[in-house]
Amino acid sequence: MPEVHVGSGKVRELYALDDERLLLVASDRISTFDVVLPTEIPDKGRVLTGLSGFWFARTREICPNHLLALRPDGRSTECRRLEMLAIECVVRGYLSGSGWKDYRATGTVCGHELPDGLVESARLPEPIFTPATKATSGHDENITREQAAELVGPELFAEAERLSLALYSFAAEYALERGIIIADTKFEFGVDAEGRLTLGDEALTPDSSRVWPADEYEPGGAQPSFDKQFVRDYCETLGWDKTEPGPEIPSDLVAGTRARYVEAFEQLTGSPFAAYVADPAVVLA
Ligand code: Q0Z
Repeated sequence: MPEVHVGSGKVRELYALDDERLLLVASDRISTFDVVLPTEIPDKGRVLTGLSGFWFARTREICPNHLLALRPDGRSTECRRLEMLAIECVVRGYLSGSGWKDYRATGTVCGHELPDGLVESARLPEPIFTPATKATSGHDENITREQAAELVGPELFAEAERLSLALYSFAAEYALERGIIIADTKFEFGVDAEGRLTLGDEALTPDSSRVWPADEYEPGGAQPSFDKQFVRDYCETLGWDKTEPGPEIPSDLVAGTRARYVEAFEQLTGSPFAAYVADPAVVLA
């Protein structure tokens, strides 16, 4: 049963298992300012795979997903092969990143008119669906709901929006009760062999979401990233121009960053990370 490599992301690899199944493998690589660093964070791939599996298991009743199994290595997900939609399904509960930039310039984000006077990182009156294109190189670009509906068709668009908002609301409330703000997140949907809209890719991980510690939340400026802040702050001290190659990260910051990932995993899943390493299925129960 040879595994054929079919794709590479910045920090993940994708293999074909057979005509119906793919294997998603999360490495320990970390990117910051869009550059993959030469230093790995031990167990990062396992933490993200475990979190994604946890959310797939918890949200099955909201939305079908591609998860078939977690491999014993803890970093590999066997999944159903889908026909992926050509849009990124972003939901924002807080005003940050490109959402903040667009709001400051136009008072709107992806066609959503927002109240005047919002500050950076403000919690929105209600979460908004802000689709983006999948850029093959460079950055994803925000598009209007009308443009997104043209790309995937009005029925799939409406269903993807409804499911994205339902998934985000569930996860954001769950996480906030455990001290973690999911400011925004990106979902990727596909259509399965039976024609059902299905959640794919990774879901609600720190790599696909903006995650902030709730006890440090202070609207009116940028918020510290739950996972990557040590690495970002260190990079900012170097005068690095944020082009390839990125800098090596000192071992104390590697250890601190690993501890943050493990902390997020344990806070959200309620399982000791060691229990996940012993048997990844603990997050699915
Ligand atoms: C996900 C990606 C990665 C590179 C394709 N269930 C699915 N069915 C069909 N396609 C995909 C999935 Cl998850 C799919 N990507 C993103 C992931 C490496 C690209 F690990 N591309």
